[in-house]
Amino acid sequence: MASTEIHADPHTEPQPDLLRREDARLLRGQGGFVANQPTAQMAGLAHAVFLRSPHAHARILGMELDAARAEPGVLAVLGPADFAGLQQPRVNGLLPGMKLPQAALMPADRVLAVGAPVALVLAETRQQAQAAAELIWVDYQDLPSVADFDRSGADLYAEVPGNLALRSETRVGSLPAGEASASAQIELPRVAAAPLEPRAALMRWDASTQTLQAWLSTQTPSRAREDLAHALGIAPEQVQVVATDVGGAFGGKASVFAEDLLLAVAARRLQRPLRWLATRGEDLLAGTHGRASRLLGRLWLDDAGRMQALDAQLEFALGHWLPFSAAAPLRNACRILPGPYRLPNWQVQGEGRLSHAAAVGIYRGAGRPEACILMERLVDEAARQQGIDPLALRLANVWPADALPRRLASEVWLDRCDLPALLKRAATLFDYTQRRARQRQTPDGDFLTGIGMALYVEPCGQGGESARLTALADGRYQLATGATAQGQGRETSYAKLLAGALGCAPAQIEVLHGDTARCPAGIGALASRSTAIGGSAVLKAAEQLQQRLAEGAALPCTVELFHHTAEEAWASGCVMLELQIARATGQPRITELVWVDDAGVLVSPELVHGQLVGGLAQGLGQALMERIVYDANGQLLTGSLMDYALPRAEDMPPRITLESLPTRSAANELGAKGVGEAGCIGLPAALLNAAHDALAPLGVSQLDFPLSAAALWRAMNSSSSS
Ligand code: SMO
Repeated sequence: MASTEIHADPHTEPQPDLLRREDARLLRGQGGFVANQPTAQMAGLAHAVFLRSPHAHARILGMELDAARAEPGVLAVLGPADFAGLQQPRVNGLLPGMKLPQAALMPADRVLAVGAPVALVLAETRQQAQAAAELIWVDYQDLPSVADFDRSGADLYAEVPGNLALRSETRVGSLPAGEASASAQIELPRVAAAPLEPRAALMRWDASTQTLQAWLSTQTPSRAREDLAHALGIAPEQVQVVATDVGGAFGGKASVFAEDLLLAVAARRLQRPLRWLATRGEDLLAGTHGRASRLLGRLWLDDAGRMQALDAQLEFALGHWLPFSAAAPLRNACRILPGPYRLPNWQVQGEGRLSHAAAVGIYRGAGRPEACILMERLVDEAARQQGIDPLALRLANVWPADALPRRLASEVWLDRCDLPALLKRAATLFDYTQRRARQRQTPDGDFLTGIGMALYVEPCGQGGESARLTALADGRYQLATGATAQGQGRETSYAKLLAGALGCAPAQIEVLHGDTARCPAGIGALASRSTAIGGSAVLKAAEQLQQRLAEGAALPCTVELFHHTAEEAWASGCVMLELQIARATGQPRITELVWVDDAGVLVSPELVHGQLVGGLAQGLGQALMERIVYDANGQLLTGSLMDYALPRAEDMPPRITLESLPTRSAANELGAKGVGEAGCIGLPAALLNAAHDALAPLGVSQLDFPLSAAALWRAMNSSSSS
């Protein structure tokens, strides 16, 4: 197998003496994933299987459940009538004027996407439930479906005219009348989060106490608890949600899904514990997808190469229902633009439309990649058009370090960072000047070589998080946090942070998370927030506890707080890479990759390193190979990992030079910024720029993601000059 050499500076070099405390259980197969929960003590465990719609859009004329009910082992077959009145959970109102569909959890009269649940079968075994589901007869009348970005299709919901659910508009100054220096049109296909553990739930209703226990594979246990309670018509205190180990999430588990709520209702009705484990195919079919955006932009420079104006139009496909954070990608992309650059005029319009497909939710980056990819493409294209070096053009137009932090004319607050330093350091490590000269001097042979760079700023770590800290009688401490984990190593980093603040060894600190019965209500693990915000809450709790102890409080003494920050931390970074594209096959190969990242104050450099490299692999997958495909009838063509390409170790570049250039965030007490999403932001933008740089001499002016060998080959062989 190919291996990747990673050159990291001492800031991010993994330190073998600082092992992750989570790893002992994870490496021994003792992780607390939903599918790993011991069920031997759960008498009468039932297994759940959903029957799903085979049509993208159809009327349900009739349904026959009795044959399935008569099958061996079947405990219950529940259809739309059993879930009447239940609605999709609430949506975060991030944008003004959002048009929210009133969507039933299991509609009785129609289906709006392939994969939408139409019945739930509960049986003694999963196999029995599956076999019985196949005997359910549904009479469908097929109807025309609305594809992503289709503006002419019929409305999915009467309350969302034109299917236009989300809108955003920003205007600063005015746009010039003259022709733009550069324009770009980019499509980001739907992608799948593809976590190691697909969605899963284990639920137990206790009739004597009227309480629900739910093990859920979720990033947001506290919100899940509220949504489950709402669906059951009970108080949140009657629900416990447990999610201690979550096998990856990447945004795909930040929402409560129809299935979760249907299962809770079924558990109470059946009076037996039940378990549902989604298959990989179900995750691809009926989980949330990411990206699904079309970006249009124009950039104007003056004669001196100063950026004058940006015009951007961003379209997002939304699918057939809105998950909690449905508006986050559009909102993020719109408010980030124009990114790291100072210019006097910009106009950004965003629109999100429903379609007969799986919902689109947040996915590692959530709108940040869109903003970065569009802006960085425009900058490179403008540089090419005007004959300016792209590095020089960036250096001439970024905010200088002493101008930050500041509030921009759009009201967006930009955190402290040193953008010129990021560019210059990356250029040094990449040997930019020499490499450019070599590229120009080398005649094209079997390979076309391109150099691409991307600079990004990414808002993260906003809002608040909870912490409860107890000084135990035996001299140890117990931290319970509302932040959760999906593999990042939260227990390790909080223990380390707290040990530093309290002046004890990390081993003296127990960290509890991901259990609403043992932890204070909080937000969870998303939006690159848990160290910046959750960590700041932890530090504040440590201060308060020490003060209480200094004032003579007795052991065990507890402090509990919910800590808010006014502003948002912004991470930043610069990626430079060299790409070789094989003339004969279009096969792309990264031959050099430099990434300088500013994640603010680093609590656990070794975990930061892991997040950066992991994010880079995910960003590489999206940029080069991943794409969810629907056909013209709304049928999913990429329903398995045989059809949906994920990156493997051998797809990683041979060498990565990773360096941290931290500046302290001005937004939170800890000075930390986010790190989890950065790898999906700069890398795809730099790859797109490098591919354009390589193929521009052939007359290629339009490339789309994923930049697969086939796509690059087609571009090379259909352009005018080849
Ligand atoms: S896309 Mo993230 O889990 O906010």
